[in-house]
Amino acid sequence: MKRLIDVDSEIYNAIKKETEREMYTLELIASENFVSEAVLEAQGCVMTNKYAEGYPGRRYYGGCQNVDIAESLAIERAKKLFNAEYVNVQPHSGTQANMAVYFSVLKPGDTMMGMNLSHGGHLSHGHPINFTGQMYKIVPYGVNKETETIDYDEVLKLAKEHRPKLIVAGASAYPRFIDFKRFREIADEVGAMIMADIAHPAGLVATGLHPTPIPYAEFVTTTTHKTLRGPRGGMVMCQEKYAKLLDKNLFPGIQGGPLMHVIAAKAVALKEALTPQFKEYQNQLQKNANAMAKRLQEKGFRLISGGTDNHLMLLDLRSSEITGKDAEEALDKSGITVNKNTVPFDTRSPFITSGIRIGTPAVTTRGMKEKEMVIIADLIADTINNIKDEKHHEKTRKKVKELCEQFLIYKERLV
Ligand code: DSN
Repeated sequence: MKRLIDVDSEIYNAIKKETEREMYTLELIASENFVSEAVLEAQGCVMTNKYAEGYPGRRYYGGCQNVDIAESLAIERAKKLFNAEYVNVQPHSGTQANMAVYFSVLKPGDTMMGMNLSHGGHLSHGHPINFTGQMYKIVPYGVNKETETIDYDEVLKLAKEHRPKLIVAGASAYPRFIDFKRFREIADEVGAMIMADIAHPAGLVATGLHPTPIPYAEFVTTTTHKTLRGPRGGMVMCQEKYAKLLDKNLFPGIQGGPLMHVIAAKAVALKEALTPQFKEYQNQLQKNANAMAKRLQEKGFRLISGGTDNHLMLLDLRSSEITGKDAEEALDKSGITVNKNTVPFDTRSPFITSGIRIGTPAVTTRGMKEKEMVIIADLIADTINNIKDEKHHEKTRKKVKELCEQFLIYKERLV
């Protein structure tokens, strides 16, 4: 068989460059991570060739005996890891996992509540430009202006006023624990169902380092590629009584053939997540987030809600003229990758923003610990304090490369 380098040198070179970028820059996007070589290998396997519409043991195609093994293992491992009654591992993404749940329990025009995107929520939790905002009546909730943490009293008040059928508990830029028990109590007061979206803290939830929504939520969705450190994709867990409804709404409801190579890679990642090393990793990434948050505060930066409980923090730049966009661009030049992010009650647009989101999953995967978090926080602070100084960014980029060289990833494989 011909190798990629011989077939398509443009893609080969783009992948090579991406490998080098990942290797020699600091990846601090809170939703990204580096998968293991075993996960990469499974995801690049021949199962990409197989059609397997349906579920293990009941497919619409012949020849599914091997992909059935992969999917059954993924399901079994996910159930064990999260203590879930039922799991569907076929969603292509987090949004499709969410969509499958919405289609299972809501009809167009029904009311649902979700966290405001600008307070840390997610597009697929009811944003007006997302299908959720167009299909359902959305009642957004947010954080308290003083504490910058979810205002559960407001959630209850809104729920009583609007009687939603579904309440979404979850976020994509929220640095604190989510109180799923409290969400259950609120939902019970108004007869609503709960969908917990744990895409961000999934790895912490799996290892007991973040409260689990499993006993409280009818449905729990996640992506598999953030703190969980698996391939890009989604997953839904639910109570057994909703299993059939969920399966049918995922396939044939909103998806066709599952991506069996990705499901095989999910199975591998879930096996890794069941090891004691994975718990150590989660523990370290949480400690790293804490160490970085503390150092940034020592350097005079303000963090939304005053710190972090999980793997991410939100730097609030509102006291300066610097925007999130400026900071993201300067940090990018310095070899530090973050994303600009609105902060609660932001007056700037999502393209400009007044904050940046910083996460520790990827740098922790490289083996970095608290000592390196302090170094990185100092590099971030210096870059922002010298935002217009291109020479400074160049020098920082060299320092970043030197640091990265001590914590290499993908040693065996450049493409
Ligand atoms: N889940 C989002 C993030 O946190 O980056 C992207 O949709």
